[in-house]
Parts: sequence; structure tokens; C-alpha cells
Amino acid sequence: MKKALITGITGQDGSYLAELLLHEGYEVHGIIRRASTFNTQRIDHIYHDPHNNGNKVHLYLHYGDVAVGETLQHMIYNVKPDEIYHLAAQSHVRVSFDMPEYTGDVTGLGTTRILEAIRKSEIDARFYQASSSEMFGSAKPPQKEDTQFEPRSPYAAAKVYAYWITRNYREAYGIFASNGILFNHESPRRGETFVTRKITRAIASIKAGKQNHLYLGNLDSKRDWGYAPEYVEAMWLMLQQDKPDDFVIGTGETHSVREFLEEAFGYVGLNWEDYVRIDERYFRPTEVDLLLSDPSKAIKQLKWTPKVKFHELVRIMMDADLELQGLEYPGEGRKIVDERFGDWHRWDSQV
Ligand code: NDP
Ligand code: GDR
Repeated sequence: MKKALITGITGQDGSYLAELLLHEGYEVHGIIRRASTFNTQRIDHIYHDPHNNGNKVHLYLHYGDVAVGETLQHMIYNVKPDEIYHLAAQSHVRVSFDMPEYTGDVTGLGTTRILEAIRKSEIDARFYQASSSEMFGSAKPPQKEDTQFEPRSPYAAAKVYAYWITRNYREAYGIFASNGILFNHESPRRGETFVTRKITRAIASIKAGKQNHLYLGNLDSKRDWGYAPEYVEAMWLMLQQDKPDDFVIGTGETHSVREFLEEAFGYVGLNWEDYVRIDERYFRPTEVDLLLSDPSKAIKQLKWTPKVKFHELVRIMMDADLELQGLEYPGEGRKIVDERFGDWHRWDSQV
């Protein structure tokens, strides 16, 4: 049985990746942070208490923090994973302007701490770094593997550092270390403060009569939005290659926040302009105006192609948030998931 360690297992991507790896027959270990409230909602449905389910247990959780190297080294030495997926980060771009030093420490240096733990414990683990399209910043689209980085936030600058330290450990120490440069990917499990989920959640709440307005920032920026379950498949594929490498993952389509509003409100028969208000506090000191991927390398080498594009993504997220509010929903999004997935990934609005 192969062993995988996931940092950031309680996040959107970590939870989907854990499901995929369990389905693939892995023993999965995840690092969680101690908090005064439960923070494992996204993985509760796959966790079995070892006291009651001895032989069913393939998912193990360990307390840790990527801000502290010593514990990571002990954990990696003891678990001896075959594959390490490093997803933990302070991942919110706007927040990184409020907490630049912390973001540099966790999102940037966190990667060095994991790589050092691999090197010092002398285990033969393959390493995945969660790099980001934010690193391209103001670079001309479409962006691909050899596009120069022009980061526009403390978050993006930290991710650029992490990208290069990953390549450095690959070249200096021969570690199988790959960067997945993922463009925005969303799902019903997306954190509630990222713009797509903020919108779909607010629409469901408006429909339920609990909210009248939605306050947003810049509506003009454009993003290449894909569906998260498909993106974790790409992560896994990267670590199954013969050689470590860096890959761009995206849909090759770009849409503005305004288009997202039109599509999502329109899906439930509402006009977004009646509900959306602008609040300056959601603007960023420097913005990334336009992200658009060229994922042709991944399509060719990983044999990965996105099945869900913008139009379908909006429907999946809307159906899920309407269901979460206990409302009737049109069902086009659910149908897409039911028809195109079903192997390891199923409709899961309640998670
Ligand atoms: P989330 O914000 O949903 O999850 C982040 C995870 O990191 C959570 O499990 C969080 O734990 C954990 N974490 C944060 N700080 C620490 C820390 N100091 N020590 C240990 N764990 C920590 O992010 P996503 O799942 O969306 O993204 C996963 C990774 O991919 C991130 O690195 C992100 O920057 C990157 N990325 C994401 C993209 C996207 O569109 N989603 C695109 C490109 C890159 P807790 O639950 O306790 O907060
Ligand atoms: P992003 O995602 O910054 O691209 O980073 P986010 O959803 O936060 O913003 C996308 C765009 O929407 C604009 N926007 C708002 N954003 C938020 N969060 N809240 C608002 O109210 C709002 N109004 C307008 C933003 O200005 C921006 O232009 C995400 C994260 O997952 C990163 O971790 C990841 O690396 C990148 O995607 C790829």
C-alpha cells in the first residue's frame, strides 16, 4: 500500500485529494492544525475513528503546522510517505496584503521546511508543490510554463519563492519535486470568502430570504476558473510521471467576475444588478487583471483535460448552495456531476 502525506488536508483541494488517494488504495496521512473549533468538516465523511473501525482506517491525521519545521521532520521520518502533497498555505490573496510577513512565512518558507524535512530524513518521497497562476500576475496572457512571473501580491511573491525553492531542491538534491501551476479552481467546498463561493452562497441566501445585498470589490478582473476535483487528479498524475516537471493546469477560458454574476444570478432568474453593491474594502492594492491558461503541456504529457468549464461550474456551485439552504434547485449542475463523474467523485453538496 502506497503512503501519501497531505499538508492542507482540511482545505478544498486537500479534501478532494484525500478522497482520490483513498480510492486509489493509498494510506493517507494529513496534517491538521489545532484550533479551538472543529476545522475538519471537509474530511469528516472519510474519517473513521480507529477505536471503532480498526481495519477500515486508511486515513490518519496528525497535528502540525508548516510554520514549525521540527515537527514536520519527525512526522515525515516516522510516516515515510511515498508521496507528499504540499497544499498548506495562507491562500487568500487579499488577506496577504494585511498579513504579508505571516504569508511569506507560511506560504513561502513552509515549502522549504517540508523540503528540508525530506532531505534531512533521507526518505525517497516524491513532492508536489501547490504553485499558483497568481505568480504570473501582470504577465501577458495566455500564461504557460515558460511565461515570466510578475507577482502582484505578497501571496504571489511567496508562491514564486516556493516555486523556485522546489526547483532548487530538485536540481541540488535530486528530489522528485514538481510544481503544479494551477489556475483558479472552485467547487461547493470552496472557502466562503473567495469570490465564486461568496457569490453562489449569497444568491442561495437571497433566495431563502435571509440576505438582501451582496458586497463585492473589483468586478472587472478575469479568471480562468475550473472545477477542483479535476485539478487534484492533475496533482496526482504529476507525481506518477517518470520525471519531475512543472505543469500549468487550467481550462483555457477566461471570464470576468461580472460574467460570473450574470451567469449565477441568471441561473435562478434574478438580475445581479438589483442585489450587488460595491465595497472599496474588497479591492486590492494591486490587482491581477487577466489570467488565462495555456494547459497544452499537461494535456499532452499528463493526458489531462478539463471536463467542466465556466458555464457548468457555475451551475454545480449554484445547485449545491441552493441545496445547502434546503431550497429546490434547477439541477443542471447536479446532472453534470452525476453524468461526467461517479468514479471517486460524486455529488456532495452537504460536505
Ligand atoms: P484552502 O485555503 O481551502 O486550504 C488551505 C489549507 O492549508 C487548509 O487545510 C489550512 O488549514 C491549511 N493551512 C493554512 N495554514 C497552515 C499552517 N500554517 N500549517 C498547516 N496547515 C495550514 O486552499 P485550497 O485548497 O483552495 O488550495 C490548496 C493550495 O493550492 C494552497 O496552497 C493554495 O495557495 C494553492 N492554490 C489554490 C488554487 C485554487 O484556486 N484553489 C489555485 C492555485 C494554487 P485550516 O483548515 O486549519 O485553515
Ligand atoms: P484569487 O481569488 O485572488 O484569484 O486567488 P478570489 O476569488 O479571492 O478573487 C478573484 C477575483 O475576484 C475579485 N473580487 C473579489 N474577491 C474576493 N475574494 N472577494 C470579493 O468580495 C471580491 N470582489 C471582487 C478579486 O479582486 C479578484 O480579482 C485564488 C486563491 O485560491 C489563491 O490561493 C490561488 O492561488 C488563486 O486563486 C489562483
